[in-house]
Amino acid sequence: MLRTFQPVRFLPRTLVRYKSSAVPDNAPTLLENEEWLGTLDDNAAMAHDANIESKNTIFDKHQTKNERFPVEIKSTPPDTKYIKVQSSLGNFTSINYLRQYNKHNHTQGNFVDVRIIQCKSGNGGNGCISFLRDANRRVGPPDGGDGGDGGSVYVQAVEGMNSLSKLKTRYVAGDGQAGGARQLDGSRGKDILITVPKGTVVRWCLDPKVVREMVEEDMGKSSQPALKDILSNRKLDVDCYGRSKEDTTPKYIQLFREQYPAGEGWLFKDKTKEYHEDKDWFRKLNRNVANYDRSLDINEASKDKVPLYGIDLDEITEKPICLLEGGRGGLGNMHFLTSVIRNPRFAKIGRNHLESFFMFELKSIADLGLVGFPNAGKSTILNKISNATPRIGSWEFTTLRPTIGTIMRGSGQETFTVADIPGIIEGAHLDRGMGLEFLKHIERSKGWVFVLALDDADPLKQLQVLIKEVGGMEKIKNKNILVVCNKADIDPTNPESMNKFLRVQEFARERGWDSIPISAINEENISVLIDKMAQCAKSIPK
Ligand SMILES: Nc1nc2c(ncn2[C@@H]2O[C@H](COP(=O)(O)OP(=O)(O)OP(=O)(O)O)[C@@H](O)[C@H]2O)c(=O)[nH]1
Ligand SMILES: [Mg+2]
Repeated sequence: MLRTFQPVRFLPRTLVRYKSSAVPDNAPTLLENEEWLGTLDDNAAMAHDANIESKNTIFDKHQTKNERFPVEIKSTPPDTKYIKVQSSLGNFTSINYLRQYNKHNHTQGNFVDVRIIQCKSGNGGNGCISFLRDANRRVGPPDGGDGGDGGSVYVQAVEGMNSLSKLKTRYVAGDGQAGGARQLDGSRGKDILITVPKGTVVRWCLDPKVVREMVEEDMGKSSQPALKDILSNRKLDVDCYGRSKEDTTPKYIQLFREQYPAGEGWLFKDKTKEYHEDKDWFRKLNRNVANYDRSLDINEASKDKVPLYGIDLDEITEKPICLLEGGRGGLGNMHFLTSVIRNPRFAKIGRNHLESFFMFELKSIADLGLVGFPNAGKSTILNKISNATPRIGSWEFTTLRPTIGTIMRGSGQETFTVADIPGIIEGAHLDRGMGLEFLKHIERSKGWVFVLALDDADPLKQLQVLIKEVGGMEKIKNKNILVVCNKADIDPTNPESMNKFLRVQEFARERGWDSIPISAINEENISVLIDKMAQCAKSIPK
């Protein structure tokens, strides 16, 4: 029955002008109230709201496609109320964020690719307790309006943004206003819209303070584990949305409001709570209203959830997506007028807000990603082939943040984008050097270009290490791969230099990859490189 969620449907929302001689006619009548209360039998809890369906559809459309982290299912309904899952702590926080915090350095220049942000929706306004007063009557019928709904927090990906640095650390939506006399409903709380760049993934996460406490606790242990190990060894229990025995796959993390229990949440005027609870007529009314509360609980539980693997805003979002919904306004006393209750000196308080932390991660979307050891010449290559001007240096780890360049080609030929990321060293998967966090920026790229330096003693070894560090062949099997041997200008007459390339070429050929020697600095073979890169950016993965 839809009705249980819409007690206010009896209220035409346009307010009539108040005339002292007339009884306002937009309050529910006694009969309508009784009819509504009558519907609040035990079936009310089965009620369903069409809005829930639409929220699911929006979430499903934006569910993160590649499920990056494993969760272990512990139990499912009906054994437990939710789908209980367990997963590593590291999946609900950001190692980069923690590391940056330790260095008291939240940003790298203006570029910020991960933020942990606290969001809070608004409380619903309280219902009003009021009675019509006019010249003829000292106490007229109840006319207390409903509280306004609390504001919600929305997120939307927009054009023209390229960093998360402008985001605030905390967003708080407005509370709904309390209802007023003369059937005045409170106004809605102010909504919050968080705009983010295209390519942002929004995921539920833990309060960073809590994570830090856990990490510090473990770090104090005698074994002195590394941050990465702590984050993967510590397991976290998470409740996922699930109601029936058909719900076996966790899809959404359940959020919880600190709500009053069904049958509570009353405001009283003139007479106390105890006075009312002593009266049969109030207890009877409250049994019905408690059912209404339960239906609100179910409604909230169905909507208060976020996709487990995150909301993937890889396209401009047409409509804002609701992260946290505001609390619903409480009912004014005009809803409780019945043939038995002539003077309802009570109203409902507003429903509580939601509060949660979210991790906003910006994943650049480039067609190709450059992968190589520090100093291999990745930035030099990007510099030569595109409009981008990444920093180049003869020391390792010159590049600290990803840069994306666009490669313009002759008329009629498609342009493509290339991301230059920090260098990767042996042990990066154990968090050495800059770690592997930056790989997320090329996770969605169609192709990867491995850049090797021919002045290295063993470029083939470099390539093998790189493959291992990024996760092995399994990880790259769906990518187009191109292998570039840079710095071919160094010692070109030395046959060993040629042999190094030939060994790489053979290794690549065995795997069906193309390879090419170049000198980025002298721009030798650069136009062939651009053609091969264009091919790599375009062709469909096998
Ligand atoms: N001889 C020679 N030197 C080059 C070539 N390409 C780049 N270099 C030099 O190699 C050094 C490193 O170049 P970068 O482009 O900064 O290397 P990178 O791979 O981006 O390094 P990280 O950002 O630290 O990962 C610089 O001193 C460049 O001038 C080349 O083709 N030949
Ligand atoms: Mg670089």
